[in-house]
Amino acid sequence: MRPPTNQEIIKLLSEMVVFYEMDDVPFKPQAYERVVQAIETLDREVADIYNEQGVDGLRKIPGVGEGIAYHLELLIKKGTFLEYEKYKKKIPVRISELLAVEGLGAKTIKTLYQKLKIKNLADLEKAATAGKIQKLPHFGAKSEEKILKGIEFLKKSKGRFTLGHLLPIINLIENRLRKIPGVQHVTTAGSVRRMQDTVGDIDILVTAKNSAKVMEVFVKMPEVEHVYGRGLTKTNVRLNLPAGGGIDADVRVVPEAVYGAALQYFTGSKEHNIEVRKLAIKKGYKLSEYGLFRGKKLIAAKTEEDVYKKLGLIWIPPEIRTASGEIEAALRQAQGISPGLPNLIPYGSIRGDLQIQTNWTDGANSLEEMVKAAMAVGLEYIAITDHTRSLAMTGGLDEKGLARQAKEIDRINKKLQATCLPDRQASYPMGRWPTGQIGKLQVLKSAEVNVLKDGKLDIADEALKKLDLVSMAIHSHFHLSEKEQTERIIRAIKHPLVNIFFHPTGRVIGRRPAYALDMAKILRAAKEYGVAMEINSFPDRLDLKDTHIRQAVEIGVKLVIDSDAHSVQHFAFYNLGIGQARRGWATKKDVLNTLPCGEFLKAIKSLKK
Ligand code: DGT
Ligand code: CA
Ligand code: CA
Ligand code: ZN
Repeated sequence: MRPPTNQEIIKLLSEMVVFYEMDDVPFKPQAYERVVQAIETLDREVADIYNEQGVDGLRKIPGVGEGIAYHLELLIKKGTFLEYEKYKKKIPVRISELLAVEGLGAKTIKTLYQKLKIKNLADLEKAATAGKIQKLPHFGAKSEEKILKGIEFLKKSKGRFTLGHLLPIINLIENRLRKIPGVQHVTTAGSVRRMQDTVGDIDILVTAKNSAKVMEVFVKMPEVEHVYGRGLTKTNVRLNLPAGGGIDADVRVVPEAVYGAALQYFTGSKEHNIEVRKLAIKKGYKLSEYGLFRGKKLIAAKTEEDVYKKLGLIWIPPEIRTASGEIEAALRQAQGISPGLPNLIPYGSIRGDLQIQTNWTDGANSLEEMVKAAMAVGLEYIAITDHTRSLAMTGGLDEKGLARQAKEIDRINKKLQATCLPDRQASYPMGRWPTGQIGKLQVLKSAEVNVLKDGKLDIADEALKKLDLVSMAIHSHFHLSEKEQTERIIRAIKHPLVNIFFHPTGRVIGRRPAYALDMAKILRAAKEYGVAMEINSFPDRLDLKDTHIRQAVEIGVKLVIDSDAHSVQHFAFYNLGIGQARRGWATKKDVLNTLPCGEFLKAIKSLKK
């Protein structure tokens, strides 16, 4: 048996929280909740910790006492533990299914079961549709409506997976296939190659002389749960992954000679392909995954560039193959007419990160640990943006807290001898720090200032003036009407000290839709009042989304790409944010934190004038 992943352990322990709550066991729900939170921010697999250090290692995880350590040990060795099995028999409720609905927690699930016998998603939907939930004490029409919206949202996102959660496993699979003798190219095509925020399945394209060997390795991978079909050119399987159940993956093996045509076809999007094929027909060609043909004569197949070129286009980056003007732009560019394709922001071009949380609020690591991790990935400057006062559950900082943190930042900057001069780092490319000079990082004073319901900020201007940068974010009152929400946000944007709007739509992929807002209006206000919009690189945020980025770029609103790191492992996500920016046609010029520190500060401040 494969040991459970952290995600699987979290799922099971979260169920225990609800079981204990439903069984009226005191203290245990909170204790298990703490452990869940600790494992969520862990940078290692719990199973690996156990294999190396045994129960002692487990006890080092915050919140894990003797009892939970014992359960964890059984969970790792046997995939379950007695207490869990006992409750599963005793309480016939599909907890995970209900927990997935936004707004449902241990206490609500308990009430819904006790009062309405709701055991699963179907029961929940039936009760909500029949108006039974609003009659319960502490519920009301609003919460019933919210539950219905949650269910609808869940249904829509079902069967799609968050790209950022899949990239590590895709990498692993690609590397396994690359090691097979005779294999030339291994590329994941489809929505993965287009860097779409969510993907339906994994489409792997391989060129190799001997496809039988490729298929054999592929179906024998430990993650394969079911083989739908196995052939010499195509094999289709279902993988069992921790990131939320099973995802389909297929491998196609083609000869090297047609790699480009196959890649072009299987990258999609389908809409892009349809337009490209129409263009081929107009020119008297036929285009398929086997190549571009005139009659029976092969015109192009070996490389994608060649296929596009023979159609009178230039090569189009996968991220913008969405049939929304890219073909016309490529056509113009090939003919020397502008505007052509945008010069998309290259991967690896982020120099500074403007959203980082520490254990001063809800981050997992200390300020100094975050600074060191930022240096290790080659960043040149970071802004510390802990939450502010009104976000009490994170221990948000008030004016005094910010002043105390400023002293700590001064201390660290002094220790690092950091200065923020224009071009100071221009000679150090991303990720390649000259050895011995790792202490060259500027820490900027900032905050993720919470916007109140009326659009005011929760920190006094005097305190905001002392920061290097002020960023605003929405963390409450998600359910205002579109008009109210838009007005509230614009009121905050108009604040003369605000520089950046963090994760502007508030969506969390697969969990929470964006709140209602008029993005076009907000972007116009951002432009007018000199506020940059964030592209948050966190895998399940990716907020702004692609279509909004394109709107922003069109009207000249500046962008920043941040990690929103809450722990030292979260510095790994910039390329997701960049992929998203590319999907929105953003160039390096549109993204301010591609600039060196001094120039960045100058540029972002000059927006306010
Ligand atoms: P997904 O999997 O839903 O995230 O999206 P894709 O784009 O990866 O779609 P998928 O896996 O169904 O197919 C992969 C690519 O194969 C798709 O992007 C374009 C190509 N393709 C699939 N079906 C068709 C089709 O009916 N017509 C054309 N022209 N291309 C297709
Ligand atoms: Ca796909
Ligand atoms: Ca597919
Ligand atoms: Zn936070």
